[in-house]
Amino acid sequence: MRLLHFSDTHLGFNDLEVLNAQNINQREADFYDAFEQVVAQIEALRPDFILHTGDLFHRSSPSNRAITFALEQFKIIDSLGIPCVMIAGNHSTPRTNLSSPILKIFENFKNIHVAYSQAYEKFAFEEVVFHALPHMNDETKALSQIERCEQNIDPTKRNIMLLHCSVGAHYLMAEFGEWVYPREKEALFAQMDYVALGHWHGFGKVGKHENVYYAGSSERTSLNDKRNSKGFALVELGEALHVEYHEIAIRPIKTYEIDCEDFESAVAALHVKDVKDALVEVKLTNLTALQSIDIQTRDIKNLFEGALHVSIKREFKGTSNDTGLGDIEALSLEAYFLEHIKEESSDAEFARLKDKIQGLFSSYEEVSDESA
Ligand SMILES: [Mn+2]
Repeated sequence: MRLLHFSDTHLGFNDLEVLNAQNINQREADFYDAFEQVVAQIEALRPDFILHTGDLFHRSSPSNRAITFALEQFKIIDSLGIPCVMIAGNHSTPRTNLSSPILKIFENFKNIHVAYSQAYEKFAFEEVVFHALPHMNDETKALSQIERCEQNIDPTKRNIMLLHCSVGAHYLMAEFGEWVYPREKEALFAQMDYVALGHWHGFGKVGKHENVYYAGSSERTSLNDKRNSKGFALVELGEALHVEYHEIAIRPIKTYEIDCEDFESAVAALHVKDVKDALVEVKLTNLTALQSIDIQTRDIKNLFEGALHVSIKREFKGTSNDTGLGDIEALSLEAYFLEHIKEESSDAEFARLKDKIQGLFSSYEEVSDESA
């Protein structure tokens, strides 16, 4: 049995003030392009099942364009006759019950099975049962829904779980209302043939569990996400579980640093390569206030001709903001917490607390981060 697992496609996300030839925000178009690449792979690979683990749309009330695009793409998927199971993530779940969940638009598709009602749902097929746990705003309710999942395990079939959450505190995205899967219920994973996760935007296995995988997002929803590889998982369920990562082509992000201690030679030493259509991020370090006035944004941008967008970060001498809290998506929770303590305390106090913090984190989580 082969499953294609993808996730976090965030249709309708847009960023940067760049329009393409069709007058569509270029980054929004990039997300549509990534999605189309996955659909082309579905057509080529013909898996037995398709899984989407949440955040199909970036917002719970997406734009007309995003909805239209999704309907067109799922019409293609539906026509293949391959069952597709999809759950709602935090981005596509309404915060109040006054609005209707967007994933309801797929209710009348023959082969698309959606779980969006903040409750456990089971989709049973001849050889396999899919246990869908969509995003839930209420954590106490979530626990009872996990228990329903436990009761519905069918030992005569394959069992596959779909979730949109952080397993442990390691996969938090620093977003409002995200759901942390309760630690005491992680034992349930061992009873599953595969656990398909959404929420974290990098592909990877969840450290201590051999059968639990994040598919990752299909594009980056923030320039702080420096991963240059996005894709989906192709899951083979035979005698053993075999998970293969398939990459799609996305717009690259390139980072450069110009040390303004010696600006001229730092610029001369820059190796600007393959920046055509790329997202470029340049960090100017060791700046003095006077220099910062002298160095024009336009002159820096001109160094990266052909790039889609150049963002410039200015860091002044004597301030150590090089791993600022803005970089949260690139940091682990441990690093984030350490950074916070460092900012709040004296050097001596920080040195004392650092060991304690690291000790606490290592006893709490022993994950290997394959998704970085
Ligand atoms: Mn997401």
